[in-house]
Amino acid sequence: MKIALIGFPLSGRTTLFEALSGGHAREGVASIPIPDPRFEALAQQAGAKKIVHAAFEWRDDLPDFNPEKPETARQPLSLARQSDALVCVLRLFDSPYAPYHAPIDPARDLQFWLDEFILSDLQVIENRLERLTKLFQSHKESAADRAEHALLERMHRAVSAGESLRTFEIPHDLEPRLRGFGFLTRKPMVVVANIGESLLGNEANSEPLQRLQALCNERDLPLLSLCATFERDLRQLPEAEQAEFLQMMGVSEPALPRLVRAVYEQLNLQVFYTIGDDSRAWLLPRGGTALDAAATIHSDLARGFIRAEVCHADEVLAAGGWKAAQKANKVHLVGKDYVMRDGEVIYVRFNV
Ligand SMILES: Nc1nc2c(ncn2[C@@H]2O[C@H](COP(=O)(O)OP(=O)(O)OP(=O)(O)O)[C@@H](O)[C@H]2O)c(=O)[nH]1
Ligand SMILES: [Mg+2]
Repeated sequence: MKIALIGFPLSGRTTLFEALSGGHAREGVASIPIPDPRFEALAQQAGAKKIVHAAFEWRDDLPDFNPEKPETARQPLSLARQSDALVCVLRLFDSPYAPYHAPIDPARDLQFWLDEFILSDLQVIENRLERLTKLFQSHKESAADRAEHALLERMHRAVSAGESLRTFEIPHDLEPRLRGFGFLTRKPMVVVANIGESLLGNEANSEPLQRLQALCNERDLPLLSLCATFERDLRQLPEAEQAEFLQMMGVSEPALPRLVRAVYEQLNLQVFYTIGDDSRAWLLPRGGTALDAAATIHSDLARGFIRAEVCHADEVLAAGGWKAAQKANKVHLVGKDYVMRDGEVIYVRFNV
């Protein structure tokens, strides 16, 4: 899963990226494990020698642009299409170096992105409609081409009216055809207000932040406020000193786990586990089946799938381990269509 950081120049994307990656990333791309204490307990209980968390690939490699020339945003936007989710960083800290758009107004900046998403999606839809129309003129089209054309025309009307495509129903059979377009108004997005040190613990009093919150509510976008430099400095401290630093700054908890959680929620994901010497956490879309889980682990497991044993992680932990859970009849044998629940441990029986 690829998560792209977007934002105006000097909004604090790279600082946030360094906070997430602990400063160990090169070239703006980092695979960052998703914190999961339950998984760690599970792996420890299983006596794992190797523990692999599920991870997001964070990207801070979109080319810069000039907000005063919106057309220069096209290149970063076309790259953002290739990600699975966006995190939009908005500046709410004072800086003598931030040249764009005084006074500080993160709601206006978010609106800039929302408008650009619409223009950009319209362009993509129009280009595709034009190609399909040409195909129709040469009478070489299939029924699926016709269906796609009709769907794109409906999409065009929705986006032209300023609606996002996030809740737009796309029929199952057309979904693979449209996936490659990476519609920006359909992309899961989390909004981050980078508030600076002076607002830390005082967010409620910020009028620009309230206006941003109102816009996010209206657009049904999750909003998180954090101070990127604070998160970065916190991350660089030895763990023992982090609690003290948090207290000193009047902050109850670090923001990064909340950010990762919010992205995870927006992507509509769930987690499942395989445990043993090699214990791993895996991501699966909600509604995914035992067969989908098997395919996530390895294509052989899906190909030769016979049955799977599943048990929720909490029950494995409470029972004292997988074997104990089996003895206590907590482990269920399921078929390939079984819909996985968030947090289950799976053991796939297969034959290839
Ligand atoms: N005071 C304060 N400064 C910050 C904060 N976040 C970022 N900055 C400063 O703002 C400047 C830009 O931050 P970056 O993280 O480089 O921003 P960016 O969006 O990656 O910017 P470019 O990629 O250079 O366009 C740096 O000087 C940061 O130290 C913050 O939370 N508080
Ligand atoms: Mg940067």
